[in-house]
Amino acid sequence: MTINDTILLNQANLAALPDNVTVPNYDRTALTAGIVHIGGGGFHRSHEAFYTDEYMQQSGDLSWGICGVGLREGDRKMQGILKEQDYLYTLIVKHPNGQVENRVIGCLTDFLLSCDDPQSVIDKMADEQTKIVSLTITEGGYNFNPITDEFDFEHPDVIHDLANPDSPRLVFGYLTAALKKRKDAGQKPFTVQSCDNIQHNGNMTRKMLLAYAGQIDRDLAQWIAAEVQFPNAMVDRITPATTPADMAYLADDIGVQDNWPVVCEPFLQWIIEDKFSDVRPLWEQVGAQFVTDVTPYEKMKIRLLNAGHSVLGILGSIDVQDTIDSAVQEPLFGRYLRLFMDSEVTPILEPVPGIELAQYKDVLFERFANPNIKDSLSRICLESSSKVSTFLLPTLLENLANEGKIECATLVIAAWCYYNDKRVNLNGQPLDINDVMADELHSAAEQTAREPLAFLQLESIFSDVKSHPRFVTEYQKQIDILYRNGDIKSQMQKIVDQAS
Ligand code: CS2
Repeated sequence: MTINDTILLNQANLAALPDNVTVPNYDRTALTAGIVHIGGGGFHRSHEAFYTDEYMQQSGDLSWGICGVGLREGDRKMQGILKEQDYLYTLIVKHPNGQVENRVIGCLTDFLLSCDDPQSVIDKMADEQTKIVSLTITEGGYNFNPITDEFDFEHPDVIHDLANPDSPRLVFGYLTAALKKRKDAGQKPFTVQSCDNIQHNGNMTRKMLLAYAGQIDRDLAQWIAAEVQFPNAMVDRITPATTPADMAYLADDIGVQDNWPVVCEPFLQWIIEDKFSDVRPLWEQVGAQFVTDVTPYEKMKIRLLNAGHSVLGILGSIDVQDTIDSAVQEPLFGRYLRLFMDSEVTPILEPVPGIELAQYKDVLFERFANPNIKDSLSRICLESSSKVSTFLLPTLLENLANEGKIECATLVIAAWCYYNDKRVNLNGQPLDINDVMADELHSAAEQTAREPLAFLQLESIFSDVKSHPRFVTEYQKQIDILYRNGDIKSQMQKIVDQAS
């Protein structure tokens, strides 16, 4: 079906949208922004914004509007589109059976771009109305140096921010400046709520912020340590990159013109530690779970789902796969992934209250196989340098320490070296590599033919894994075979066969 007259998504047109689009049932003019969110990409809009929109629909408590903030010039396009649409966007939820739900999310109230007006961002965060500042700044955004285990003060943007505290570039500069204003005004602080896939994401944020703020003002850092809460949380909803086809679907099949909708799966999960500096939305009324210790949940999710994505992403990219659903449905890839999960990850997971791990993994396979979520391997491999070190390396290191199995993860590291060295797939087509460390990855990897362990010199990713003889033997063996025949599948097959 093609609809000739499309309706532009904006506040004035909400009532005229077709019946198969759900719209906010609350009065958006009465919204106040209790949340400032830094980094408003697809995941934030399918997850925290969805929960918050649903909470406001059900409770009528309109104090939880979300003011988005973009810290990068690259966020300008989104800011422009959201502004034109009165900060409305469509969430397209795609079920595995083909059912699609179109829902307009109404909880965004504004979107500020820090490079245009840093003070307005600091003022918004410092406004007493703001109870929570939440973050999706990606795993690499925490400015953590894995070699020293500390905040990286050498980063050029940090050097800039320390010299220019009123016009910072990084999130820690904004949090510090805004919390300083709150403290100086004698106000309560906001909660800082990380929504990134990092184990103990709240503790990590706290540690990084205290290190940075301590350089600016030691009393402030002490006040933050005593007064500000940083709840740890596990976040989950697969949200592929929006494509032109998604916009065309809304325009042609539904009759709505939305220039930046978000697509996601129906599954969603948010498990949060219940410690907040001030009031919070009652997200538990709309499916979030509050617990005292989120550790087992976050470890399970990051080590199975996120690492599982990287396993398929890296191996699949070399083997000419495009998307997670097609890769996981390839029997060899499916078996390899399950072996990785069962023999390398599951043994190091603690019991997870209320969750049966075998069933959790079965559900993961169903989610990955959703044929309507075309999650591209290039999205999955985006910034793999921080993903490999966050999602995969810790599992490898724990297994090395515990005499656990390491074959599946080791082949992924060897394959990732090959991927960064050759930069083409098995058909000779160029790989789409987007990584802040792309040059370093390439120059370390391309030495492999002469020096087989060269790639592992990148300690900020691989930590001290090269000091483990068992890993080195296995890695070298995998590298030798891969560089001899480039046949990733036969190596995967061998590992799967040996295990059965
Ligand atoms: C993915 C995540 O980026 C990645 O590598 O694993 O974006 C994943 O889809 C989400 O964490 C799902 O909750």
